[in-house]
Amino acid sequence: MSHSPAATAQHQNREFVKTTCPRDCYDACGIVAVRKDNTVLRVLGDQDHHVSKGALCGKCAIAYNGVWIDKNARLTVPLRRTGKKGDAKFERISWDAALAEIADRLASITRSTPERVIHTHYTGTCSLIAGNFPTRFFNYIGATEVDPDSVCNKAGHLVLSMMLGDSLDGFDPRSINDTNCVLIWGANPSSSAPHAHRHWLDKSWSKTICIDPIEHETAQKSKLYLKLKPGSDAALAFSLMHVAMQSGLLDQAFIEQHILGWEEIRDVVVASTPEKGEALTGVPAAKIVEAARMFAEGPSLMWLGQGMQRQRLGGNAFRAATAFAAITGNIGRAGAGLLYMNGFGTRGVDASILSRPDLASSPLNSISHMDLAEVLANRDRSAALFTWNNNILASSPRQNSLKEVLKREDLFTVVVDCFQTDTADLADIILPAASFLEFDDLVFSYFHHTISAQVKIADPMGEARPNQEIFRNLAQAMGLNHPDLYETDAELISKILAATGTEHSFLSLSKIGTAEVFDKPRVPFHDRKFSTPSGKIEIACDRALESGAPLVPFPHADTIPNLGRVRVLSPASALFMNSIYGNDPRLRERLGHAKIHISKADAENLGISDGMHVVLRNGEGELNLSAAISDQVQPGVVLVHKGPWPKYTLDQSNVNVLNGGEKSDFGESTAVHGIEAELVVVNG
Ligand SMILES: Nc1nc2c(c(=O)[nH]1)N[C@H]1C(S)=C(S)[C@@H](COP(=O)(O)OP(=O)(O)OC[C@H]3O[C@@H](n4cnc5c(=O)[nH]c(N)nc54)[C@H](O)[C@@H]3O)O[C@H]1N2
Ligand SMILES: Nc1nc2c(c(=O)[nH]1)N[C@H]1C(S)=C(S)[C@@H](COP(=O)(O)OP(=O)(O)OC[C@H]3O[C@@H](n4cnc5c(=O)[nH]c(N)nc54)[C@H](O)[C@@H]3O)O[C@H]1N2
Ligand code: SF4
Ligand SMILES: [Mo]
Repeated sequence: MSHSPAATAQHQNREFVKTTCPRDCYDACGIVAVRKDNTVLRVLGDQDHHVSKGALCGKCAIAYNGVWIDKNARLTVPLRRTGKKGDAKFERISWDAALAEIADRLASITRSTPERVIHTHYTGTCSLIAGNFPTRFFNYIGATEVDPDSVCNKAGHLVLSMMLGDSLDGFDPRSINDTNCVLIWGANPSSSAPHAHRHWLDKSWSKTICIDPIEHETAQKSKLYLKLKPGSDAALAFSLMHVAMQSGLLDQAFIEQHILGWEEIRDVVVASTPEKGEALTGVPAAKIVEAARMFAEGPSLMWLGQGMQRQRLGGNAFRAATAFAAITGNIGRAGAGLLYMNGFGTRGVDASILSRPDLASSPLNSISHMDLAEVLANRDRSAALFTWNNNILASSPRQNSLKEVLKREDLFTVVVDCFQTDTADLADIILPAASFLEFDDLVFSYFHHTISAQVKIADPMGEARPNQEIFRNLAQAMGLNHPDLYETDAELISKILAATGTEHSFLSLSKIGTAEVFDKPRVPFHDRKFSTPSGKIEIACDRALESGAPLVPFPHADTIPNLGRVRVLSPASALFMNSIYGNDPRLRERLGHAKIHISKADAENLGISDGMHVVLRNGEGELNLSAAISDQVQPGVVLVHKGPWPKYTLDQSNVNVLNGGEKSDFGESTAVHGIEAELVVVNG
């Protein structure tokens, strides 16, 4: 019988302590950390955990036992710039000196124009307190927030909120046992949710459909794979609706009672034959027919991936896909439902109890990540920049422009991170953040309906401090006296646990690591109540119209560029978590030169062979890459994963050097998968 490490609490002076991975990942794995003398020796998967089942993903297994516990790789003391901006020269300073200097600079700005303090934050750590509490400080001082979701998933959130009333109420993964079909649409679990791919889908491949322009491992394992052209999902959804209609698989009663707008799209659905769908999407008509019937017969789950909405008309694509699920009655019943993300709300917690937007004395300013470089270039709009939990020089668009504007000597820049990123290199002051192994917190998976304990394993490395502590300290240095800026972790943890209704204390949760909040699979919208203005699912949506989109979705498909120009897709890599781990030497070695995956047909036409040096170039920038010929991609499309740190590449850039920050059709959100570039062969 295997022995769970967690069951052996102590062995040869080593303690085995359960905790949880707080990365921006569907899986939220259970971890067992091995501790000796207040030091983390090893970080392993928890054998008792329902997701990790004893193994971390490959990237975390390496990096958590690499840079994350390596004093030489981590930031351990506050630093102040000594050279010119961009020289990356810093000296060690005390916390008191760092906080006093920041407080002084911020006070002089906030007295007259607090909105010129810009703060960016996102997925560094997704634990509840470290990920959300610092926004209290910025709300209170009246800073401008760079809307975090605008660089990731905002369009999808807006569309689902408009149509269903909620974008954060997804299916319960346990309902896979009650379903006849799982449709994975524009997500890549094999990279972005590796345990869901390996375990959750394991017995269900025979009922899985995957829709994705890239034939990744999840696509390969699925019973039906629809390799569509990027940005053609809405056209596909209309043809799927057409087949469902022709096959008598519409749920007429559900449509009549719960849907607004079926009549408005009906004629277009009638015209959207599978043959038309094939012409627009590249998916063979027979496959469209098979997939439509398989899904429409139901009950079916639809996992709407975040990759699919990062298109110019990504919101329209989401509207059409959701309409397909709705008219086939696959919402609000057992074994059916959509999942985009499960928010804290499914576990009873309103995120605003952490971030407290009510602390702002006047309405807060917010800008899109797509506009960040422009705002930072404008002295009237920006005087200070705070970047925490976020590596903008790796992840945000307009990489070259951003690098230039961060050299503005009068832009007072503070970076809070665990590592010396490209962004930190351009800071005036760098503050060292404690890692998730160094403080207590809570983690709520955005896939499973669970609550998990993040447990302090060792003291923060060097002088590092948890995010929340840093912002309490800063509030104090500025003499701010609102008590809620100082709420303690213990108070916050109790408050959050109470809101979930769990009987667990933090201590009892820590012992088991993770708890399910519901005994049985939860069925979202089971009461058929949709908090939209009409109370129905709004395929026809006035709010969409008001935002400048059409009243109803339409069967759009992007045009894929001709030979020589390509569509560049840059989704999640299995090696990195966004840019996290981009500095781990073993993972960097595995990556080698950053790769561009090119179809056989394009490679033949352009005379490209494996390993050849090629360049992607567009009006925004240029990127040198090493060619990898791949069956996974299709002609006219290339794959360049996100994640490498610019400073560790040949040309100090990653794929975002090509990203002009084009916005999608909803929410000023990213259309990063709409990037086009010229593909040039450098050596033959
Ligand atoms: N081309 C392209 N670009 C993309 C995407 C894409 O698909 N293609 N995807 C986008 C998406 S989906 C997202 S979410 C964004 C993500 O963009 P980012 O939020 O920039 O992503 P991360 O790489 O997770 O960066 C987080 C930073 O937080 C740091 N960090 C980790 N833990 C802590 C902590 O406890 N405290 C502090 N202070 N810092 C910590 C990490 O070291 C890292 O430097 O990128 C977007 N960029
Ligand atoms: N290993 C790893 N895991 C991660 C991350 C990571 O960087 N690395 N990032 C995390 C974050 S921040 C996020 S947001 C999630 C995202 O995880 P997912 O929701 O899986 O999204 P992505 O990986 O960005 O992209 C998924 C798929 O979208 C496809 N796609 C692109 N354009 C289109 C299109 O027009 N139509 C369709 N149907 N598909 C399209 C891409 O080919 C890709 O396979 O993953 C999280 N997990
Ligand atoms: S990043 Fe995801 S897959 Fe990897 S250990 Fe963390 S939760 Fe698990
Ligand atoms: Mo994301």
